[in-house]
Amino acid sequence: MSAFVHPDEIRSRFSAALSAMYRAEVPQYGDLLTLVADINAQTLKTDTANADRLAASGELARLSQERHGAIRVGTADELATIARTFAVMGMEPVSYYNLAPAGVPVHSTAFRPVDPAALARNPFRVFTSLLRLELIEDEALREEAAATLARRDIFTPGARELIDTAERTGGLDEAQTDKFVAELLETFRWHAQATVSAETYERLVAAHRLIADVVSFKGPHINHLTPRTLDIDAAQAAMPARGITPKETIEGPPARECPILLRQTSFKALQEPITFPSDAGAVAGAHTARFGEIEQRGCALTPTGRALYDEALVNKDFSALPDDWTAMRREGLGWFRYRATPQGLAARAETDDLEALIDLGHVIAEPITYEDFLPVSAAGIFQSNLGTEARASAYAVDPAKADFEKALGRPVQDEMALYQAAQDASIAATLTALGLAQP
Ligand code: OOG
Ligand code: NI
Repeated sequence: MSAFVHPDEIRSRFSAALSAMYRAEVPQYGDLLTLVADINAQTLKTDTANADRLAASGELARLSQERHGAIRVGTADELATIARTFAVMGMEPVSYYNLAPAGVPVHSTAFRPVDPAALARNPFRVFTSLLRLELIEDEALREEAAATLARRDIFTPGARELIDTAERTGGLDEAQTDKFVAELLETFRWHAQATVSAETYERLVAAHRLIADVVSFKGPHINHLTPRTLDIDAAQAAMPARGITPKETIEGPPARECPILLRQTSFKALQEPITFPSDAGAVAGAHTARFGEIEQRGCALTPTGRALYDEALVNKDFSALPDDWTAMRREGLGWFRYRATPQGLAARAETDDLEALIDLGHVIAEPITYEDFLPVSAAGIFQSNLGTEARASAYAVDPAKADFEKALGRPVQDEMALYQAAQDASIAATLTALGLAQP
């Protein structure tokens, strides 16, 4: 029996291979990587407190590898098979995002590792959207789109075989892993040849640009791959000098001393040459789908903190969210990871009260990084890259979560439950280390 490659390792290899492929496909992505690496190096040099904190929480090691990508699939079967594929790499669907209220006819989840140790090794995430064909009003067009999607298989036979193998035997060995990564790249690759006529493409674009993006090609090309910066304001400011034109505003919370959730900015989607099939030979055209994005991640918020954030976003007033870790922790607004200090381990504390232990210097609480996405930001990113017309009319509000989970073939995980579990486990381990709880 040959040894299985650990799912974390398969994920790391796939993430690296995808990054190399995308860099070759979209040279501007390489420019973004260089920019982010420069800004991060600079930030770590000047903000040593932050550097120490990142090192202590194990995030420094993952930083240069950290990416999220996005794909949009067309059918329930594609989504269910993607879920099985990501499971081979230790990634599970977390959270349900309904983009319909923002005028984007998809609903989504994010596949990512959920275990803190796996996140520390490589937190590779893929925001995955399922097209909601039922939101196309034109019945003939809806049927044509469905028929087009039914004719394609976004997975190679080799990929399908290895997904089966991994499920049947419990994993993949070295040779199987190499083949799996190579075969799976084909699903994420760009195809410059549309599978529909120019005329059908135009009708799909008229229904919604994103519908055309999903339906018109052989596969769900990765549409961006996002590195993580430690200072998005500095990165945004440095973009023009490097020939990159960012969108005007940074999505998400404002700049803070204590970063929360997720801040993102992007450059506009590229106009890329494509060809359409026709009886008279290939016809030239252009498609906009792929763009560049960078992000800064901060502390994950509790439901109370998140409610305050959502309110603040609407009112454009963030004063209710204290810009101070201690206040955020004491008010239960953010999730934190606790650990005993060397001083705490050497001493014998008289109390098991965490705040008292922090005051004594026996315990440290570090913010837990937000590993998920913000639907409002996501809608903003979608919108800014659909090109011209901002869509005023939103689709009817319909959570449709049950439909999504049926297509997915499993329920999505609750992000809040995952953060709660990470915080609780760190508290239990801290108290045990200090001799204040039964192991
Ligand atoms: C995905 C947009 C969502 C993010 O960072 O919020 C996203 C898409 O355009 O397909 O990636
Ligand atoms: Ni993104």
